[in-house]
Amino acid sequence: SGRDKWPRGEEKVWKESMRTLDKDVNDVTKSMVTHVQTSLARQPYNIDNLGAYQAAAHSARDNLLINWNDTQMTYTRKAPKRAYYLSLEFLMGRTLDNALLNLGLKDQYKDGVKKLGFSIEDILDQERDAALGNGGLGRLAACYLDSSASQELPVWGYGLRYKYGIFQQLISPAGDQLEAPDPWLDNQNPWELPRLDVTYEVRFYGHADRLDDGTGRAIWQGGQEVLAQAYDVMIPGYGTQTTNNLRLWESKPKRGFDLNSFNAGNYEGAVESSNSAAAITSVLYPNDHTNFTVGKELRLKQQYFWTAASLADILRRFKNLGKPMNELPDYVAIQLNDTHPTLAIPELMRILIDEEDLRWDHAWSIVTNVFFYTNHTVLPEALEKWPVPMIEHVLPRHMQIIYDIRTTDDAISLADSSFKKKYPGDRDRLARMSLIEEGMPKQVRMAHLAVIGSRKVNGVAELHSDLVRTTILKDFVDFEGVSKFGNVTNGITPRRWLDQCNPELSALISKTLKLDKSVWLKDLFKLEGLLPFAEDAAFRKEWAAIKQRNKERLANYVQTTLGLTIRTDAMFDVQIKRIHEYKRQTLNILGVIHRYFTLKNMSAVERKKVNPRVVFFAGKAAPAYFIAKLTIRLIVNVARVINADPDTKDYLQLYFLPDYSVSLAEVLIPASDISQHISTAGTEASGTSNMKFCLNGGLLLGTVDGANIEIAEEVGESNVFFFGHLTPAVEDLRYQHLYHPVPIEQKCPALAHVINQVSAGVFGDGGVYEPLLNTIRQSDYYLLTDDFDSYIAALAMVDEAYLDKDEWVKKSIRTTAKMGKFSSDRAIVEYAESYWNIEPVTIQKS
Ligand code: B1H
Repeated sequence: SGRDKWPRGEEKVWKESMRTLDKDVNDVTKSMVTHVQTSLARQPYNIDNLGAYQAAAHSARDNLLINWNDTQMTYTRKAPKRAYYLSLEFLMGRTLDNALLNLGLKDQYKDGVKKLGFSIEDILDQERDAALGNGGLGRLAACYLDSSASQELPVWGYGLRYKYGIFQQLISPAGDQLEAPDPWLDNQNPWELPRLDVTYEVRFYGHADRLDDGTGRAIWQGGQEVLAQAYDVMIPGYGTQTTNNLRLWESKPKRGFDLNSFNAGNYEGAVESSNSAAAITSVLYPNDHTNFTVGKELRLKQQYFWTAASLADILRRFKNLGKPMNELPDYVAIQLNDTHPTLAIPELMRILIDEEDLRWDHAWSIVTNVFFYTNHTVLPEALEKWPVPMIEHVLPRHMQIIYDIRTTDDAISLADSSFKKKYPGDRDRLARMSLIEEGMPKQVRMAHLAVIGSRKVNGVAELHSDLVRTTILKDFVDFEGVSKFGNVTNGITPRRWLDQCNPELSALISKTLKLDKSVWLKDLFKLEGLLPFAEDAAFRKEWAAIKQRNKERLANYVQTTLGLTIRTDAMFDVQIKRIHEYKRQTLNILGVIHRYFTLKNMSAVERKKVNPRVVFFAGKAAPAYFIAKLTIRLIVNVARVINADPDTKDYLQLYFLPDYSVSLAEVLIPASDISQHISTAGTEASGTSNMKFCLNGGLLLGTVDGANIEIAEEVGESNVFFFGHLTPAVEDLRYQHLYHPVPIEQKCPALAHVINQVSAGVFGDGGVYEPLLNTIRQSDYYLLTDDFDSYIAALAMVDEAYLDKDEWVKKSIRTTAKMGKFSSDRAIVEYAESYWNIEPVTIQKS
């Protein structure tokens, strides 16, 4: 704005006093020691690892803030179109190492802390994970933030600042999962900036009265008002100045206490209102694909609280541009990460109509050009629905708007003329497509609302997007045309999932490609340059030695944290993900038992020819998911028996590693020889850990599902191990289970034997596993009886392939070399170009 005069005081003094980016080791030590003295108020000569971590974090944060300020200033000045990623989950993991990497200051900090008497590894290890997510969906959001900043895209994330992240998992002596709270903020969080000046009021309950003026407007008042306060988290790009923002909302009581009740002597009642406001952002719901939150009013309040605060913030920023409301879609794109933020659609309608005085049609045309919706699952039990009476109670105005959307003329009005013209008298179709599902109670189908309120809808891998188009949203494809329904295959950030977690492999790749890592980490297709080196014996040796050292690192971790000794001369076979029937950890554990019996039946001489295997499981079960918890118990108890059996323990070991997290994944993934992604075909939308293992040279054992298919397309089918029935067969098989059941003994004797042994108590516990085993004996919805034999055959092929060590390492190299497609940089640029229509912004220095 044509500033010709420095705003205040002496420009020279200001400029010379500014903190600049650290450049060398001296800058780093000076800044760290200053923080010890000031921010931490501690004696410099009496600092422990935790203190050193905090000093390093504060110092790194100062650097981030310089870039963050320049970035936000540039966005304000240039006013580009921006995208906002609304996600109820951001599974960030640790920050310090990533911050240093992206700032290009890793070596300086490594040397600096060494001069101060610390090791960088010990310091990094002090940080607690920010675990504000359940699994893949939340980690995807974190990878997309990293890639947005690295691609210089003007993208902000919006989420909730849960006081407690995903629960800490403990395993009882009997093998039961216990859940403990995750008070991750207890050590205070240096990576967030409280924004006391950024607050919004959010209303719940009360009543909505329509005006009689024919405008459709209403006044919503009364009820409860709570305050949303912003916390900002800096998101640095790799090798760029761009440092984007993740804004997380905390709920607070609007008033500290209610003075009226206080005066009346109702002390507890006065404090209660403050309790219920704070409750909104107190805990992350630990569910993944399960509808245990159905009817949970607090979860609905979380969703509205977050979308209302985020939209208010986005609109305030837009209004500062001084543009008319109809230009909103030229400046703002909002990505809905699953249906969790779908209330943003009626909320924006409410604002435009009730507060901005727009006509319905005009408002709807703005809304439907601002929102984009990503679907992450086709599992029916995961599709969100909210009871109409609950929305009516908590959000009375939004329920009116949802009914209006249903009957309006310009939406895809299901009851209106355009529908009737296309499908005269087709009441079934109308019922299938309706926003409201009939029943007791009626329920709002959030996916349908998200579809009709969005500009584009996408799935997260080719197969999944096809299934979205041909199954759950087929009617909408017929009605609106297929071009609205796209695909963006997921990706992962190679910074965290290769360079940070596997520094030795990263260094070998740079040396081999003769490229600085700053080049290939931003253009992952460059990895193809490794292909010819698969034929180079010396290179293979280095490659294999790194895998071996990563196994030792994992064994070391298990030794120090769990006190268990793991042999590292074995094949490492890993399945780590949320525990769910559709992911079929049960298939894996039953396969392990089958291997155990096979080994038991061998002679000692025969056994000596067998390649030893160590099988790892890790993952959390939703606390209310009984069958998933029983699966954990079975794994733990099978491990107890197998690991203690002198006949087999040299050939087969089994571990369930408790409390799976981003940080544990960073140790497990680089150590894996083979990882398992064995969901029933058509159930895993994409999967992203499959990409992480393959990027680190682990081979993939999986079903023809999700992104496994695209991984195989890239690396070649000869480099993956596929098994099991294909998606088109699944429906028929399920039908047969129901109407032409065949006893397991007949259909799959090998599996029947395993199940009978578990049932007979070979792994202890008498009848406790019956409910789990019955899921297989009865409907076997996830097709274990259909896939078991081919699964065992695939495991045998893995064994066979591993015997030829040279050939195995070649496969490993070829796999890594062909993973370019799965960088989240590629994915985020697809969103930016094909959906959001935003462009990179070069950051100007202040
Ligand atoms: C995925 C979820 C999910 N799909 C409901 N759906 C949730 C559903 O709290 N809830 O209610 C939480 C999460 N998560 C995963 O998304 C898919 O299963 C993976 O296949 C996919 O890779 C990932 C990212 O797209």
